[in-house]
Amino acid sequence: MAKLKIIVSATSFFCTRIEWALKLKGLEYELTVEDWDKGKSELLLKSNPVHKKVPVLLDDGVAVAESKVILEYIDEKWKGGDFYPLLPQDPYERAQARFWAQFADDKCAYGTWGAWLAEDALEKEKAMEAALESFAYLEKQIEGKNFFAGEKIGYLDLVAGWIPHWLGVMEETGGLKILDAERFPSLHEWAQNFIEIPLIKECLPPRDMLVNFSTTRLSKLRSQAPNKP
Ligand SMILES: N[C@@H](CCC(=O)N[C@@H](CS)C(=O)NCC(=O)O)C(=O)O
Repeated sequence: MAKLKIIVSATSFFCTRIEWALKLKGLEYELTVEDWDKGKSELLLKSNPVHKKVPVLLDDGVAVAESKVILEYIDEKWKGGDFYPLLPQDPYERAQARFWAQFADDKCAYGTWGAWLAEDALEKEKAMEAALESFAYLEKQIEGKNFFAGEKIGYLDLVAGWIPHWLGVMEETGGLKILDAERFPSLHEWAQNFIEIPLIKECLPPRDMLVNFSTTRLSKLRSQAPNKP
């Protein structure tokens, strides 16, 4: 069987969650890193013609796109025996993990993105309020637990795994404060523990690279905003 490949970009947390999953499963893989300055590669366009986004998993002649779909594919293909389970076995628990993962992406990640991007003070305040409300739901999910999945990390931990590393970068570059230890004590503690797990830590992109990337991207996106001259 050919080695698994993931098409990634160097700074994307959607991509890192796939690396974490493959490592947890004990699977070997290669990275094909997109260089956005050169435009999208033929391989990416051919492998994910609908969205043209990373990550894409290439497995033995097939391509799987969309990070949460990829996580589920990995969990279903390599299951049982010694393979580390990502999703819970119980159907209700699985549904809950999927629900909160979708929520974490749609409301927390994209909500933070909106607040990060906003330039106008009022617009930023509103976006921050909405993001904080969403993070409060995640705080409730992790209260009293070590990890979202219980005693060990699982699917939802991987999906929320951008919070301990990338959120701080967005806070710094976008002038935000979201992950406050007093407001979100359980989430804050989870973030600190999650990032110290060696398998998690070893896949993290260097923070200064993320800061440079975010700073450049933010000024580019703001200069392209529709109401700009
Ligand atoms: N919903 C997608 C989001 C992936 C995504 O937004 N990827 C970004 C990198 S962070 C990308 O490929 N951007 C290129 C583009 O938007 O053209 C997933 O979960 O995989």
